[in-house]
Amino acid sequence: MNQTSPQPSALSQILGACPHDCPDTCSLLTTVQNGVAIKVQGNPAHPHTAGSLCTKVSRYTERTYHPERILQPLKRVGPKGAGQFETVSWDAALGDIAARLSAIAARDPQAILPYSYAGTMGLVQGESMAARFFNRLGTSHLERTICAAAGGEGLMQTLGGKVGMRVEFFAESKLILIWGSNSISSNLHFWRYATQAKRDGAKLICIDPRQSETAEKCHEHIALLPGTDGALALGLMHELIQNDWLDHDYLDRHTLGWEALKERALQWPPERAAAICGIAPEQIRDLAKDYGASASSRAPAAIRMNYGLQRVHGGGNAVRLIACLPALIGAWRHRAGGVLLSSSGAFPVQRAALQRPDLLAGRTPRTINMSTIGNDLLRPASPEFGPAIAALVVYNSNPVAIAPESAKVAQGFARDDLFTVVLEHFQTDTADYADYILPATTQLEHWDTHSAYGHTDALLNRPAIAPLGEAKPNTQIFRELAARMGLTEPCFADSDEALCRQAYGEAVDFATLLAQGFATLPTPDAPFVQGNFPTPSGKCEFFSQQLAAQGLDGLPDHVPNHEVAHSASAYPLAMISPPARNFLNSSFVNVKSLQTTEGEPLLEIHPIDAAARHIADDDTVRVFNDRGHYHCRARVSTRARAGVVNGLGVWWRKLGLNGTNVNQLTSQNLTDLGHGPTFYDCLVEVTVVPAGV
Ligand SMILES: Nc1nc2c(c(=O)[nH]1)N[C@H]1C(S)=C(S)[C@@H](COP(=O)(O)OP(=O)(O)OC[C@H]3O[C@@H](n4cnc5c(=O)[nH]c(N)nc54)[C@H](O)[C@@H]3O)O[C@H]1N2
Ligand SMILES: Nc1nc2c(c(=O)[nH]1)N[C@H]1C(S)=C(S)[C@@H](COP(=O)(O)OP(=O)(O)OC[C@H]3O[C@@H](n4cnc5c(=O)[nH]c(N)nc54)[C@H](O)[C@@H]3O)O[C@H]1N2
Ligand SMILES: [Mo]
Repeated sequence: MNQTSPQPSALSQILGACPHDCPDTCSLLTTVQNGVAIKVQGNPAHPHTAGSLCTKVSRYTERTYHPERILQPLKRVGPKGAGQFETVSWDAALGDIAARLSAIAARDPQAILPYSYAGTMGLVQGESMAARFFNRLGTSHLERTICAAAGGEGLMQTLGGKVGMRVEFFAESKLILIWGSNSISSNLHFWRYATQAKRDGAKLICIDPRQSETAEKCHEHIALLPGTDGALALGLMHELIQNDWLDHDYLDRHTLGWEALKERALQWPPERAAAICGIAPEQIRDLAKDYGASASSRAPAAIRMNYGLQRVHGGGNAVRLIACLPALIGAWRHRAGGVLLSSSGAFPVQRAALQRPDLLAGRTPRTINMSTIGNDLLRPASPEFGPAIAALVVYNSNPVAIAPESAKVAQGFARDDLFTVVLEHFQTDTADYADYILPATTQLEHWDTHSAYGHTDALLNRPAIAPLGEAKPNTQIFRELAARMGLTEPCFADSDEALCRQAYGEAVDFATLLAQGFATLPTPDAPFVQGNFPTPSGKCEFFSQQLAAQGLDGLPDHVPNHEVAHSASAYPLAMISPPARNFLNSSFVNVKSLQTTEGEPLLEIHPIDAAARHIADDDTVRVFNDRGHYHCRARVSTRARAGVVNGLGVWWRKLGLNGTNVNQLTSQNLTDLGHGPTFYDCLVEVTVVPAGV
């Protein structure tokens, strides 16, 4: 295997890492011939990747060499949002951008807002040079809540961090609850371990309003209403207590607040929980039997939670309740028992070295929540808000498509007095509103270091090919902007390779990363067998003193959705908008082979709900509420449960039948914990659009 830098005329294989926002963070092997990447494969030597990739990333060369890649800086020539641009030189673009940002910064740097998320999960192309640049200027700080804030906070308050089971041990579990996760679509390499367990006799139960590809392959499917997972967990606890399917020794030694939690759970007989969840009480009793059986038999019971269940008002509390469950039955005693939502807390990332918060020099800029960007872009200056947002620098994200209540987001981006710079691969919905689009490199063209949230291996990504056209890595764009704006600190000169080394410092052996592309962290097999939770008390905290001190409920509870349908609702259907299998949020939507597989924007609707509205399969439908309307194709299917429609996301707006996508309907309401978005807490109505309209 050739491990030196790309050699134009040789055939070589370069080790890399998948940059996408997915728990699996695969190790990649890219074959390069004459300087051209001809194939991207899963690295067979990496145990979690095991030589296989998802459909999307196995098409990574199609994305990289896409005819619509932006390969030169572009300057807007038409109205905002019209997507009309002309090419300009880097010199002209950076000169103008530096001048505009400098002028705004001279008035108040907080009027500048960086907006980014996980277009790449790389620690270097994510928040290294960019964070240094914005810290040094003292711009507004972005609260990165769009994905995992509620669940992350729920986990933190209960287990003490984003920690849990090691994913490989799911292969040894005897019962696996797949809770709020379409693993086959969004966590494929976990599914491999679950399948192995299934072959060895494990029972798999899927808890999801949608009959997903994963639900179909599990032994049982509990199709609860969206946002009712907290009630289900309480009903389950009720049964565990009533039947004494508990590990009293574990509860005594390693948990905090058991008596109080018990008292609360006893108020949740299965009938009460089932009525809220929209399921039969028997389903809760059966679930408790399965889960409780492992308390006495010591057969390991594992829960794979995913972020799907926390995009509702009570998402934080639901995650707290579910994270309590393994302690009730002592599941943590076995390495194949417990729960996994995210493993990212295991990584010794040297954030201060990468992001240099010291460059703030004592300033504490205001914070803007990325999930309410629609409202915040439209907010005028005021004493409590501070200056109106005058400039946006967007990278690694497509907010016009992915942020909730997109009519407001688009209206904000359309402001003529807003200066917007977008670093991108493609002319996304967001890029359409830019004053400047700057061409960024893809993962095949730059260095990076990665952590993961679904396993515990650190990874390194080497560039496989030279940057296409005039594209530059995000880091280089911020380096050059810093120089143009007279920021002279030596940290702005650090190379990408140096940043890759700084990402873990001495904590992960860089030579190992260079040699094999990944390095397994030394995490314990069964992390909480002796308690030792990273909480303030060292115990699994059923009761959180930290939350109580904030005036919140110290105990977890079921928190109902913001939007709950009742008999007189104008919008009687709950809509969830989980990912379409062949897209990654709004990435890959423009890759032709994947777009063809997905077809077009779809709404799955149950036959009963469809019949009541005279909707037939393939009809064009109007999905609407007070926030807007979205036209798409109806798929009459039992993948949707009665009362719930599934608007598979997240398409680019401009590819939608009426120029919108599912986020036209979602709200900017926030979660109970963590200030997260509530994409799956959304009521709508659906009607047929008559042909020809
Ligand atoms: N192919 C593909 N893979 C992806 C992504 C993608 O867009 N496409 N997205 C990536 C990202 S950003 C993330 S954060 C991760 C995790 O991303 P998640 O969004 O967690 O992805 P899924 O695993 O598809 O889980 C969503 C599942 O939760 C279900 N769900 C919706 N509401 C509820 C609810 O109230 N309760 C319960 N129990 N279930 C509910 C949905 O029907 C769906 O099947 O996956 C990543 N992987
Ligand atoms: N309705 C609804 N909305 C959702 C969700 C949902 O389930 N339903 N899921 C939510 C979740 S979980 C998440 S995480 C967010 C995701 O939202 P985003 O993080 O915005 O993810 P993407 O839509 O994939 O957009 C990422 C963009 O980054 C660009 N990019 C990739 N690599 C690079 C790079 O190296 N440099 C630069 N400059 N750009 C790069 C890609 O081309 C892409 O356009 O969406 C959220 N929105
Ligand atoms: Mo996400």
